[in-house]
Amino acid sequence: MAQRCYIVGNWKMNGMRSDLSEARAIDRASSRLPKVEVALAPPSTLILAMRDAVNHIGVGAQNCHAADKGAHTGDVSANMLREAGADFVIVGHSERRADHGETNEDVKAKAESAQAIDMGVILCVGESEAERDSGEAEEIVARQLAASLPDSCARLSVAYEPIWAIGTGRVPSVQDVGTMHKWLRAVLVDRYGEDGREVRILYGGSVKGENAAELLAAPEVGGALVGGASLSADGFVPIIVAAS
Ligand code: G2H
Repeated sequence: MAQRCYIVGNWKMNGMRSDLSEARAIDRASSRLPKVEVALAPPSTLILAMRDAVNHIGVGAQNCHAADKGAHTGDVSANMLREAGADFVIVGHSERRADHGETNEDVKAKAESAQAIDMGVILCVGESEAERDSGEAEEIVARQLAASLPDSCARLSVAYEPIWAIGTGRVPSVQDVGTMHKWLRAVLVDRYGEDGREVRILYGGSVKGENAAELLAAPEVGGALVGGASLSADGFVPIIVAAS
Protein backbone atom coordinates (compact mmCIF):
# COMPACT_ATOMS: atom_id res chain seq x y z
CA MET A 1 0.00 0.00 0.00
CA ALA A 2 1.39 3.42 -0.93
CA GLN A 3 2.28 5.43 2.13
CA ARG A 4 1.35 9.03 2.68
CA CYS A 5 3.97 11.70 2.25
CA TYR A 6 5.50 12.37 5.69
CA ILE A 7 6.26 16.00 6.57
CA VAL A 8 7.97 16.42 9.94
CA GLY A 9 8.93 19.67 11.65
CA ASN A 10 12.01 19.58 13.85
CA TRP A 11 11.82 22.57 16.18
CA LYS A 12 15.33 21.92 17.52
CA MET A 13 16.00 24.09 20.64
CA ASN A 14 13.13 26.47 19.85
CA GLY A 15 9.68 26.74 21.31
CA MET A 16 7.94 27.96 24.45
CA ARG A 17 4.32 27.52 25.49
CA SER A 18 3.50 30.75 23.69
CA ASP A 19 4.53 29.05 20.42
CA LEU A 20 1.85 26.38 20.73
CA SER A 21 -0.44 28.71 18.78
CA GLU A 22 1.71 27.86 15.73
CA ALA A 23 1.31 24.14 16.40
CA ARG A 24 -2.47 24.61 16.65
CA ALA A 25 -2.56 26.48 13.34
CA ILE A 26 -0.45 23.75 11.70
CA ASP A 27 -2.79 21.14 13.18
CA ARG A 28 -5.88 22.90 11.78
CA ALA A 29 -4.34 23.18 8.31
CA SER A 30 -3.27 19.52 8.41
CA SER A 31 -6.82 18.41 9.18
CA ARG A 32 -7.78 19.77 5.73
CA LEU A 33 -4.91 17.94 3.99
CA PRO A 34 -5.44 14.29 4.95
CA LYS A 35 -3.25 12.93 2.14
CA VAL A 36 -0.19 14.13 4.07
CA GLU A 37 1.06 12.72 7.38
CA VAL A 38 2.27 15.66 9.45
CA ALA A 39 4.22 15.72 12.70
CA LEU A 40 6.17 18.12 14.88
CA ALA A 41 9.12 17.37 17.14
CA PRO A 42 9.31 20.14 19.75
CA PRO A 43 11.86 20.27 22.56
CA SER A 44 11.12 17.68 25.26
CA THR A 45 9.73 20.37 27.56
CA LEU A 46 6.85 21.01 25.15
CA ILE A 47 5.88 17.46 24.17
CA LEU A 48 3.14 17.05 26.77
CA ALA A 49 1.61 20.48 26.14
CA MET A 50 1.78 20.07 22.36
CA ARG A 51 0.18 16.65 22.58
CA ASP A 52 -2.75 18.25 24.39
CA ALA A 53 -2.90 21.15 21.93
CA VAL A 54 -3.20 19.17 18.66
CA ASN A 55 -5.55 16.53 17.30
CA HIS A 56 -4.47 15.64 13.77
CA ILE A 57 -0.68 15.68 13.71
CA GLY A 58 1.94 13.46 15.31
CA VAL A 59 4.16 14.71 18.11
CA GLY A 60 7.67 13.40 18.59
CA ALA A 61 10.98 13.87 20.34
CA GLN A 62 14.36 14.94 18.96
CA ASN A 63 16.53 12.46 20.83
CA CYS A 64 16.40 9.73 23.48
CA HIS A 65 18.85 7.81 25.63
CA ALA A 66 19.33 4.18 24.64
CA ALA A 67 18.70 2.89 28.18
CA ASP A 68 15.25 2.62 29.80
CA LYS A 69 16.38 4.35 33.01
CA GLY A 70 19.42 4.80 35.20
CA ALA A 71 22.17 7.16 36.31
CA HIS A 72 22.28 9.39 33.22
CA THR A 73 21.89 12.93 34.49
CA GLY A 74 20.01 15.16 32.09
CA ASP A 75 18.95 12.36 29.74
CA VAL A 76 15.47 11.12 28.92
CA SER A 77 14.53 7.59 27.80
CA ALA A 78 12.22 6.62 24.97
CA ASN A 79 9.56 5.32 27.35
CA MET A 80 9.61 8.60 29.30
CA LEU A 81 9.11 10.49 26.05
CA ARG A 82 6.31 8.18 25.04
CA GLU A 83 4.60 8.71 28.39
CA ALA A 84 4.86 12.47 27.76
CA GLY A 85 3.02 11.98 24.46
CA ALA A 86 5.73 11.36 21.83
CA ASP A 87 4.79 8.98 19.00
CA PHE A 88 8.27 8.90 17.50
CA VAL A 89 11.83 10.03 18.07
CA ILE A 90 14.45 11.52 15.78
CA VAL A 91 17.86 9.86 16.22
CA GLY A 92 21.27 10.62 14.76
CA HIS A 93 20.65 14.20 13.69
CA SER A 94 23.97 15.67 12.58
CA GLU A 95 23.72 18.34 15.29
CA ARG A 96 23.65 15.57 17.91
CA ARG A 97 26.41 13.63 16.19
CA ALA A 98 28.53 16.83 16.17
CA ASP A 99 27.55 18.39 19.52
CA HIS A 100 27.41 15.18 21.57
CA GLY A 101 29.78 12.87 19.72
CA GLU A 102 27.06 10.36 18.91
CA THR A 103 28.40 7.42 16.93
CA ASN A 104 26.60 5.16 14.48
CA GLU A 105 26.48 2.53 17.24
CA ASP A 106 24.82 5.01 19.62
CA VAL A 107 22.27 5.88 16.96
CA LYS A 108 21.45 2.20 16.33
CA ALA A 109 21.00 1.58 20.07
CA LYS A 110 18.71 4.60 20.45
CA ALA A 111 16.60 3.53 17.49
CA GLU A 112 16.24 0.03 18.90
CA SER A 113 15.25 1.35 22.34
CA ALA A 114 12.40 3.29 20.74
CA GLN A 115 11.30 0.42 18.49
CA ALA A 116 11.23 -1.89 21.52
CA ILE A 117 8.27 0.13 22.83
CA ASP A 118 6.68 0.58 19.39
CA MET A 119 7.67 4.20 18.86
CA GLY A 120 8.42 5.47 15.39
CA VAL A 121 12.00 6.37 14.54
CA ILE A 122 13.42 8.92 12.11
CA LEU A 123 17.09 8.08 11.62
CA CYS A 124 19.20 10.90 10.14
CA VAL A 125 22.27 10.59 7.95
CA GLY A 126 24.13 13.03 5.72
CA GLU A 127 27.50 14.14 4.42
CA SER A 128 29.66 17.16 5.23
CA GLU A 129 30.59 19.66 2.54
CA ALA A 130 34.10 18.19 2.29
CA GLU A 131 32.60 14.74 1.82
CA ARG A 132 30.30 16.09 -0.93
CA ASP A 133 33.28 17.75 -2.60
CA SER A 134 35.23 14.48 -2.49
CA GLY A 135 32.83 13.04 -5.07
CA GLU A 136 32.07 10.09 -2.79
CA ALA A 137 29.08 11.39 -0.85
CA GLU A 138 26.83 8.47 -1.82
CA GLU A 139 29.33 5.82 -0.70
CA ILE A 140 30.00 7.70 2.57
CA VAL A 141 26.34 8.21 3.49
CA ALA A 142 25.42 4.66 2.48
CA ARG A 143 28.10 3.36 4.86
CA GLN A 144 26.87 5.68 7.62
CA LEU A 145 23.33 4.43 7.16
CA ALA A 146 24.33 0.75 7.08
CA ALA A 147 26.25 1.21 10.35
CA SER A 148 23.40 3.11 12.05
CA LEU A 149 20.42 0.95 11.10
CA PRO A 150 18.53 -0.94 13.81
CA ASP A 151 17.98 -4.68 13.41
CA SER A 152 14.32 -4.15 12.50
CA CYS A 153 12.69 -1.66 10.14
CA ALA A 154 9.49 -1.50 12.21
CA ARG A 155 8.12 2.06 12.15
CA LEU A 156 11.42 3.27 10.73
CA SER A 157 11.95 6.30 8.49
CA VAL A 158 15.31 7.60 7.29
CA ALA A 159 16.13 11.28 6.77
CA TYR A 160 18.88 12.28 4.34
CA GLU A 161 20.18 15.65 5.50
CA PRO A 162 23.35 16.97 3.84
CA ILE A 163 25.08 18.85 6.67
CA TRP A 164 26.04 21.72 4.39
CA ALA A 165 22.36 22.30 3.53
CA ILE A 166 21.13 22.53 7.12
CA GLY A 167 19.95 26.01 7.97
CA THR A 168 22.04 27.53 5.16
CA GLY A 169 19.43 28.09 2.47
CA ARG A 170 21.51 25.90 0.14
CA VAL A 171 19.98 22.69 -1.23
CA PRO A 172 21.40 19.93 -3.41
CA SER A 173 20.10 19.61 -6.94
CA VAL A 174 16.99 17.50 -7.33
CA GLN A 175 19.13 15.09 -9.32
CA ASP A 176 21.64 14.73 -6.46
CA VAL A 177 18.82 14.18 -3.96
CA GLY A 178 17.34 11.47 -6.20
CA THR A 179 20.71 9.78 -6.66
CA MET A 180 21.39 9.74 -2.92
CA HIS A 181 17.93 8.44 -2.09
CA LYS A 182 18.34 5.59 -4.58
CA TRP A 183 21.58 4.61 -2.87
CA LEU A 184 19.89 4.70 0.52
CA ARG A 185 17.00 2.61 -0.78
CA ALA A 186 19.52 0.01 -1.94
CA VAL A 187 21.02 -0.11 1.57
CA LEU A 188 17.56 -0.57 3.10
CA VAL A 189 16.61 -3.38 0.69
CA ASP A 190 19.97 -5.06 1.23
CA ARG A 191 19.37 -4.99 5.01
CA TYR A 192 15.63 -5.65 5.28
CA GLY A 193 14.71 -7.31 2.00
CA GLU A 194 11.40 -6.24 0.43
CA ASP A 195 10.36 -4.61 3.74
CA GLY A 196 13.11 -2.08 3.08
CA ARG A 197 11.04 -0.67 0.23
CA GLU A 198 8.40 0.45 2.75
CA VAL A 199 10.80 2.62 4.77
CA ARG A 200 10.15 6.26 3.92
CA ILE A 201 13.24 8.29 3.09
CA LEU A 202 12.78 11.97 3.90
CA TYR A 203 14.89 14.81 2.59
CA GLY A 204 16.02 17.48 5.07
CA GLY A 205 18.04 20.68 4.78
CA SER A 206 16.64 24.16 4.04
CA VAL A 207 13.26 22.86 2.84
CA LYS A 208 10.85 25.75 2.30
CA GLY A 209 7.51 26.33 0.66
CA GLU A 210 9.28 27.53 -2.47
CA ASN A 211 11.44 24.44 -3.03
CA ALA A 212 9.32 21.70 -1.41
CA ALA A 213 7.37 20.54 -4.46
CA GLU A 214 10.51 20.08 -6.53
CA LEU A 215 12.41 18.23 -3.79
CA LEU A 216 9.44 16.01 -2.92
CA ALA A 217 9.13 14.97 -6.56
CA ALA A 218 12.67 13.53 -6.65
CA PRO A 219 12.95 9.72 -6.89
CA GLU A 220 12.53 7.85 -3.59
CA VAL A 221 11.67 11.00 -1.59
CA GLY A 222 8.86 10.07 0.79
CA GLY A 223 8.66 13.31 2.72
CA ALA A 224 10.69 16.05 4.36
CA LEU A 225 12.31 16.82 7.70
CA VAL A 226 12.02 20.57 8.13
CA GLY A 227 13.80 22.80 10.65
CA GLY A 228 13.54 26.58 10.47
CA ALA A 229 10.50 26.67 8.21
CA SER A 230 8.51 24.48 10.62
CA LEU A 231 8.57 27.01 13.45
CA SER A 232 5.56 28.91 12.13
CA ALA A 233 2.38 27.95 10.33
CA ASP A 234 3.26 30.53 7.66
CA GLY A 235 6.48 28.67 6.93
CA PHE A 236 5.31 25.08 7.38
CA VAL A 237 1.81 24.95 5.90
CA PRO A 238 3.00 25.76 2.34
CA ILE A 239 5.31 22.73 2.56
CA ILE A 240 2.40 20.52 3.64
CA VAL A 241 0.32 21.94 0.80
CA ALA A 242 3.15 21.20 -1.65
CA ALA A 243 3.13 17.58 -0.43
CA SER A 244 -0.62 17.13 -0.81
C1 G2H B 1 17.92 20.03 8.93
C2 G2H B 1 16.61 20.68 9.01
C3 G2H B 1 15.72 19.98 10.03
P1 G2H B 1 16.59 23.24 8.33
O1 G2H B 1 18.51 19.94 10.24
O2 G2H B 1 16.10 18.74 10.49
O3 G2H B 1 16.78 22.02 9.39
O4 G2H B 1 15.32 22.96 7.57
O5 G2H B 1 16.51 24.48 9.18
O6 G2H B 1 17.77 23.22 7.42
